[in-house]
Amino acid sequence: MSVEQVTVPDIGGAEGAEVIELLVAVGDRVELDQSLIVLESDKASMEIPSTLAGTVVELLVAEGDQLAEGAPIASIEVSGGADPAQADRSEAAAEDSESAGGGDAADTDTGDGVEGGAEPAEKPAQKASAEKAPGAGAASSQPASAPPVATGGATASAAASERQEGAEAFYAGPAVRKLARELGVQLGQVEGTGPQGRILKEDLQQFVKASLAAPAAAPAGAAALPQVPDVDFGKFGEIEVTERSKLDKLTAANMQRSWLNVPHVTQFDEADITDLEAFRASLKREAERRDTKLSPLPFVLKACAVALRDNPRINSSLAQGGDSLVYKKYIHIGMAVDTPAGLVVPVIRDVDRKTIWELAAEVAELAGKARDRKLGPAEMQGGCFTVSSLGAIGGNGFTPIVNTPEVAILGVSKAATKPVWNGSEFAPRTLLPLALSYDHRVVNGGDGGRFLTQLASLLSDIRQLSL
Ligand code: CAO
Repeated sequence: MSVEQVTVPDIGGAEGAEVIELLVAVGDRVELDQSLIVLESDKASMEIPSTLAGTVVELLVAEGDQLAEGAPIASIEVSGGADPAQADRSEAAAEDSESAGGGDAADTDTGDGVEGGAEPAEKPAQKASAEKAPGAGAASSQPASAPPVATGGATASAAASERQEGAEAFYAGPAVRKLARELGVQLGQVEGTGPQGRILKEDLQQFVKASLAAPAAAPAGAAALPQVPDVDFGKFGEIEVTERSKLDKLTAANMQRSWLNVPHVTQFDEADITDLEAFRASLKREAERRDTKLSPLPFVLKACAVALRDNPRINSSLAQGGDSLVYKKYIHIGMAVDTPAGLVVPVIRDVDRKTIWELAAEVAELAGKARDRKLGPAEMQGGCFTVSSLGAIGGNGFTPIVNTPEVAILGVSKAATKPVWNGSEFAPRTLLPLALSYDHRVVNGGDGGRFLTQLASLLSDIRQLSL
């Protein structure tokens, strides 16, 4: 058992390199080549490996000390002194490091089990500042010890030094490098606030925080979404600012997601609902008896169910990132409801199996629940298609936004009586404006056109609904 000193190896002529990190403490067991300290010169930072295996009995340096070649670092109690076999291994490791271009600091394994070995720390596009690694000659000049492992822009081999041309060093200790690897952060993106721009743990944390808060980056090749600047409207007149409801904000996010992801096409048509309206008027008393209201909507829902059954593509959804299409054998239709808190879309299940009266009752029930904010999550899930009816409000057309992952939505506007040419004369007919928006990744113009034409035809002659 003897106590021996580990000294600073040839560090490439650096006059005074500062101790910026102690990687071991008194009492620690260290292995051969395990990094003891991190030195930082004006070129790069480098880990200094131990030339001995044993127990640290004294640390002869402190953070901030300036060291040159030969300066003692630590006293280590070794059993039987340095093992020549270990020295051979160390030499071989040094050679490996050179021949493997092992040079690539990212792959450099200090072999000591200490995580946080060097990693690529290059900013390729930036100005050259990392010269040949200070430790580059160390492996050959001191074959019995592993070379210092550069942790900055410099590396332990000449090959790596060449690759590093044009690179800039990033100063960061092994703990920070380890954390950066774990978080998947490239040190080149992080601004160091430590001495000489050294990247501290706090800098990494700050970087991650800022990245999470920032809007998602545009994929390569795509334009980033331009942000709409905030305007101080108070400069132009009196204003009142209110918090938006959660529902409002959620709807806004869903709308934007759909608008940005779905290539929309909208097709328009008018259904002649003169006969439907006559039939509906004839049912007024029956509706009162059933204590319900019969608007055109249940007929529209029923007609949609038939058209969805006959046009299965409109009743599908994209899956697996667009590689497959899911055809649904059920027909659940969402119904947009305008409430004081915002827009909600309860879903009426199995529309194809329900009668007009059942649908009328369910429209009233779900609309009431929506306005009273009593809808459960299950009542808003599973829709295959959506109907947005603004008929009671007005307007003769609008382009609804697809309620993803559905692939189509029907916008219904206010019916109006108009003169229609019947071949021999103009006759007053009640026309219901329809707009079908669809996801053009799934639905072609032909699919959309067939669906909308069938829908208009079903509403024009509701006898077909019973077929
Ligand atoms: N044309 C003419 N009149 C219509 C009509 C149409 N397309 N649709 C409904 N009407 C009439 C009804 O017949 C009723 O009149 P009567 O009482 O004289 O019969 C009146 O308008 C009111 O109807 P309603 O709104 O109570 O019932 P509804 O079944 O048509 O609609 C509901 C129910 C819940 C869909 C609706 O109230 C609603 O909230 N619509 C808004 C949907 C929306 O906001 N869409 C936009 C989403 S994107 O921002």
